[in-house]
Amino acid sequence: LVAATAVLAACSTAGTGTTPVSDTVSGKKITFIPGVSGDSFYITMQCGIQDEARKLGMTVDTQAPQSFDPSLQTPIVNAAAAKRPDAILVAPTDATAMLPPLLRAKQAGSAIGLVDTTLQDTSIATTAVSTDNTAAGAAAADALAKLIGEKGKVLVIAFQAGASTSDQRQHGFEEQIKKYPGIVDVGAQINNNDPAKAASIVSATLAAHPDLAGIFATNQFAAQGAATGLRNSGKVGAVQVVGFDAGPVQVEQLQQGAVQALIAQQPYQIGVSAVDQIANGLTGKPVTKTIPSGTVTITRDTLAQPASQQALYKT
Ligand code: T6T
Repeated sequence: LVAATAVLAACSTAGTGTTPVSDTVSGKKITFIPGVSGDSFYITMQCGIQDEARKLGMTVDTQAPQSFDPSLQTPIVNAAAAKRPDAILVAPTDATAMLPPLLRAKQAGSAIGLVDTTLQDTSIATTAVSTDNTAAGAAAADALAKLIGEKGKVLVIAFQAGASTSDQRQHGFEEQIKKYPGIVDVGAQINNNDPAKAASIVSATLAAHPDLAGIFATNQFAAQGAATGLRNSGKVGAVQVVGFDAGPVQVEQLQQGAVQALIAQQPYQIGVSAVDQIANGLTGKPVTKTIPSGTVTITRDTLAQPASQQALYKT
């Protein structure tokens, strides 16, 4: 059973310098455990982590589960903890289920940094760096409301119940969409991070609600599947889609008109900040416990602007 993939991201931004700027953290070891392998969001974050670690003279070993699943991520955390790296940077795939293995890793001597997703109890973590996902969900609601002229039916595709980012985006969206009296929320459905499931959710929802006006897809795989579902039903462009993330596939979908807006996160910067805070913690310097990072809403009209271009993921 191949539980993990060790990957070195091919980062377009990777620097060549190896001179440590800090002797005190030089040689310290970080293990990075993203939510899933082959995901442009985490690959971009890995670039930020590698670049910043290199500057500080630290090393990074990345171990990624094959799917976004706590039962696959747990053995990876356990194997990493057994090697006692100085720190583990991790995106927990479930806010509850990943707490015991990460607590054990901390007790075994590794500092824990949470990146992207979080835990129900963050007290075990040195730092937690992520998008403000509730605010991002609310921004998605505003973007979708604008696209559908503030009226009609909307669907949420939540990518995974129990993953903090999915839950918070869904919640932020649902609270904000209530502020539009002309909009009816037909409810949220979960695609388990599987684009094919998102496509079938969209087809089934269109069968029940042929007048569906909009979809909020809470991550890149939900958005990919939503676009496929609309294509299969001949509804591309008739149903407006706000997707999350800004990898190459998402940009292509935006350009093709399959998706009308993207909520781009700052994965590279999340990685950089997490390494900085872990380095502070390992050297007894003051640490920022929680760092929220922002988002940029990108439409076809704004895609060429520098702020949008800068927000695209670096894969
Ligand atoms: O949306 C990101 C990430 O923030 C989320 O926690 C999981 O899905 C992504 O990695 C995109 O696929």
